[in-house]
Amino acid sequence: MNDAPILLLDLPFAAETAPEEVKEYLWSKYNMALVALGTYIKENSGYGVSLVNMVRDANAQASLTHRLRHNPPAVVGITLYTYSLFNAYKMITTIKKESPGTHICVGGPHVNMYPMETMLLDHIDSIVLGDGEVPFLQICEQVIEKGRLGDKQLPPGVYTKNSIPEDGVWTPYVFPDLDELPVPDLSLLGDHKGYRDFLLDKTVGLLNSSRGCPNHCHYCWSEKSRYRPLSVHRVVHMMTRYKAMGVEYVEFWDETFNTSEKRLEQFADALEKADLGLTWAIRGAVVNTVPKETLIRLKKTGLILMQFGLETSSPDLIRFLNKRTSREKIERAFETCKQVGIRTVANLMLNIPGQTRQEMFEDFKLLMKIRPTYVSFNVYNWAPETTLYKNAVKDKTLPGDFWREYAKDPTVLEPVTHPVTEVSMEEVFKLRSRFVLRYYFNFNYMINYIRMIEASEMRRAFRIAFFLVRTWVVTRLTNASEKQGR
Ligand code: B12
Ligand code: SF4
Repeated sequence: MNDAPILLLDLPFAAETAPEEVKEYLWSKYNMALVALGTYIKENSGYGVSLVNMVRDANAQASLTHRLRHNPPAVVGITLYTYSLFNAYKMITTIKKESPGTHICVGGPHVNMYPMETMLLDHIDSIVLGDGEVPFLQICEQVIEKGRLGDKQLPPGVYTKNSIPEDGVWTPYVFPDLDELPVPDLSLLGDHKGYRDFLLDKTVGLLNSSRGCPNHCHYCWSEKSRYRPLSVHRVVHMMTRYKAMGVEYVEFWDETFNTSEKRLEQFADALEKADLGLTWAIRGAVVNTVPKETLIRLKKTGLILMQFGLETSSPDLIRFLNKRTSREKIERAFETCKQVGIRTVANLMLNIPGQTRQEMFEDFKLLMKIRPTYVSFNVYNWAPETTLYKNAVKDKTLPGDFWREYAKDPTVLEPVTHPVTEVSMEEVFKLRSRFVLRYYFNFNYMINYIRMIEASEMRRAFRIAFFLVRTWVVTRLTNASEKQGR
């Protein structure tokens, strides 16, 4: 850990006991928000900045404690997510205890959802709402140059305990033109070539071609965001710079990448011209905009995979979730990808409020028909500050606003809560494992998969298959011994 006065901390969010395949997946990612902040500071000031990825670095905890005791940073910046707040707050408490003079600033989704609750927490010196690059640099300037952040000269989007708005209006900072932000500087990650995709085995670079989302799904916090795209030329310029940094595989983590056919076409034009020879993937796609001709062109530029949030194919539940999809659109999108030769990920949800057992099985039947390359099943929980959660609190389906209470006191574990449906939670989790195993462990799937992948992917594919089988065996044995013990 170097001695820069500004330290950005990417905190662990998966339990150490998470399955091996999940860890391998997470180790190939990094926090794009912190890279964006660090890059902006490097480009616009002379301050030293370091980023520590505590998700990957096993020794980070020990060296952090040493650093805090012997050479504390002036400012620490941390992103807060609601689902990992317990651990994050524990770390913040430790930092303040070891180094009371260090200014702790937080930003990110949780802070934007619960600004008041976050600001009132002990040990947090400032919060930033909205785009963090400009406000965070200004905080660092004041703390480093003047020794403290002056409550009377707060940068835009910044709040402290002494500046809580009396009218309850919290105003986020919006960076005027996203094209003007610098290209993410991957050297902040140290040996960034060590970030390799867990299946493709290529050096990964993560990018966003936009911020916000134009869609309005009621189970998602982004429903209320404003969609702000970068220009297609800027995006291709960033990919070009990534390639020069040694990136082999670019993953786009937009909330929705394929917002319009026109934008996809413009992207194809610009990428064909740039002729980068990169492999790339879209991690946030909707089934509504999958034009075949454009996809054929994008595939030639290296597009290998598209990930779709399907959630369900039941018309009633689609309406309930406020998704603009249908079974027909889902089938058409997957058929197009299959014809063009683009791999697909289908994300499904289990135990959506009101979902029946039959609807769960019908969704699985649809999967067996559309045959995505990869599937993932999330178990629905009442997610903070979403329309569905707020409605459930209001109509008393839920006993209270437990996420807000938790935001006020994150010293107990996250109150993740599942809806009550006709299927018990025990059965839901069993169904999830059963669906995953039935999907992957069948002869046709395996043969097709082996035929599709390149030789270089074989070793990793077998490794992940081994982890899946091991998890399955352990689960079966544990269940069997529990039954015997009863
Ligand atoms: C990429 C991504 C991931 C990646 C990488 C996550 C990571 N640590 O970077 C992966 C796939 C690993 C992932 C995993 C998960 N994710 Co995710 N993910 C995203 C996504 C799509 C983009 C985030 C991003 O990097 N954007 C680009 C950067 C540049 O923008 P930004 O994050 O907004 O950051 C700016 C500002 O917020 C601010 N800022 C951010 N941090 C900080 C820190 C400081 C100090 C300051 C000053 C400012 C600041 O400045 C930044 C630059 O302008 C968001 C969607 C979203 N709306 O944020 C969901 C999102 C963050 N994920 C979410 C969730 C729920 C998850 C999971 C729990 C999913 C799951 N079921 O497992 C896990 C666990 C996440 C965790 N850490 O707890 C939720 C979080 C909701 C919440 N209440 O916290 C989001 C908001 C999606 C949603 N709409 O609901 N995710
Ligand atoms: S679920 Fe996806 S498409 Fe829907 S609002 Fe959220 S980010 Fe947008």
